[in-house]
Formats: sequence, C-alpha cells, structure tokens
Amino acid sequence: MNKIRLMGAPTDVGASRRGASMGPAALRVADLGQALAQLGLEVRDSGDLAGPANPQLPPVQGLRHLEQVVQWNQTVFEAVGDALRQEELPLLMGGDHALAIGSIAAVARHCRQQGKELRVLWLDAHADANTDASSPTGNIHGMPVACLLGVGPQALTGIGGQAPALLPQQICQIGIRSVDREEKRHLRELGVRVYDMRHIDEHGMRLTMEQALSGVGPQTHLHVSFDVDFLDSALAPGVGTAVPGGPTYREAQLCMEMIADTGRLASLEVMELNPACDVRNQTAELVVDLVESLFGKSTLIR
Ligand SMILES: [Mn+2]
Repeated sequence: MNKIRLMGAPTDVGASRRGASMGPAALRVADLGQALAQLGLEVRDSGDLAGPANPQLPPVQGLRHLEQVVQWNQTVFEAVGDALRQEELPLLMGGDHALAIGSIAAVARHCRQQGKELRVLWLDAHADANTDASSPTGNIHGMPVACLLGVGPQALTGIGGQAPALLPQQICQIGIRSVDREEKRHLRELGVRVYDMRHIDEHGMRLTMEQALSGVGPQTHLHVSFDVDFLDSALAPGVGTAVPGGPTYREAQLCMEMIADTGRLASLEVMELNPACDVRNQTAELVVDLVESLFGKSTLIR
C-alpha cells in the first residue's frame, strides 16, 4: 500500500481536557501530508469527518458523552473501512483516543474479510483499559482497549458487528507508565501483553520492539495506535494527559524505524495531540518527524 488517506476526526468528546479536537489542524499546519508525499507516497487528504459537538456534560452511569462517542466512532468506523476497501492506508488524525474503537473495529473487520493476521501496537503512557465501573472520571478515552476486547457498553463493543473486535493476543502495549489500580487487574484478566517503561528501561527499546514485533510475517496487517502522550512529556507537551518518564527522542525514533522495517504497517491513528497544551506547535512537528520514520524515512540508504 503506497496510497495514504489522511482523515481528521476533530473531537474531544471522549477526553477529560478540551483541545484534542484541534489535533488534525495542528498536524496539517506541521505539513504531515507534504512530509509523507516527499517520501514518495501518494497522499490524499479527505478532510475532516463531522460529528456532534462536545456538550461538556457530567458522566451518566460511569460514562461521559456515550452518545456522542458512539456517533463519532460509527463515522470513523465507516471512513476507515472505506479507505481500506479502496486499498488506501488510513491515517486517522485525532481527536481523542476513544476513536480507536471505531478505527480498530474497522481494521479488524477488514482483516477477517481478507484473511489477514491483525497485530495492534498500542503506543501510550496509559493502558486505556478502564470500564464504566473502574474509571475515576467516566472519560471514554480511558476505555478503548477494554471496549475492543469486549468489555464495555454494547453500543461501543459491537461497533464492528462482532464483539469482541479484538483478541488479547492481537494487541500489545508499549510505553505504559500510568495505570489505575483497578485497571491493572483488568490488564491481567484480559491477558494484554504490556511492555511498560520499566521493561524498556531494563531491556532497551531495541529488544522491546523485537519482542513486540516477533511473529510479524507476510500475512500480518500491522496497525499502530499512536497516542502522542506515549512520548516523554518534556519532549511532547502538547497532550491533555502528559506523563513524565516516557521514551526519549531517540527511543521513539527507533521504535518507529523498527516498525517501518517490517514493511507491514497498514493502518495508523495519531491521537490525543492537543494544541491548546502545546508550545509553538512543537509536538505536532515532532509527531510529523516520527511518522516520517514510521513510513520509512531513514538517515542513510538501507
Ligand atoms: Mn491513550
């Protein structure tokens, strides 16, 4: 796949802090499309998807803005599914991370239909495996992993027409360093493979990525769910829920380069970029730099 379809999902209905709705604009200002085109890729920006505004309401039965989150996810599900059917690589520009439910549900359905082996790499500071019962806030951007694995409101777990959309062995998480107490239990029960920051400290990014990518082969569809708060907060201030102690610039580059080396990247979302928290768009520019590496930009001819 050397055709890329950029699509924006300008919403923060699933987030705690406002501003991720401006993520797609910041990535365009940082010339994401142009940067990918310069790598020889055919890039089409299909513009922004539309959905309900953020009503800024309190949670209802442990879930905040469920109706709006469902609507946005259905739209994302359709758009990502459409790109895949047209043999374009969908690059979803978020938007908050709750939209990964619709995006990954579409990718999972595509893989079932095409007989591909789906592997999801979840790059994040947080595990995003809360439920309505465990979440301290009710914000659904803290729940997409649980929803994709079949735990959550039916309106979200069933979006791809099959619940669960994903099996635990199809996802692994990298960079995790902030997990709520109940969430730790969920991760253990769900059986999600987690390479937390301690793992990266002890074994380095190279071995971590070798482990995360082991078994990736010609039939693999590799999906990357890139929450920008994966990056160390000193490097990437432009996120709503920054956490210190994340991967350095070099570690993040190596992570992206090793994914590119597999040649199996087939769908991507870049989530939680929050220009309201950024400094002179530096986080968006850093993200563009990293996404270039993810699509194979390297220092030397390899
Ligand atoms: Mn996240």
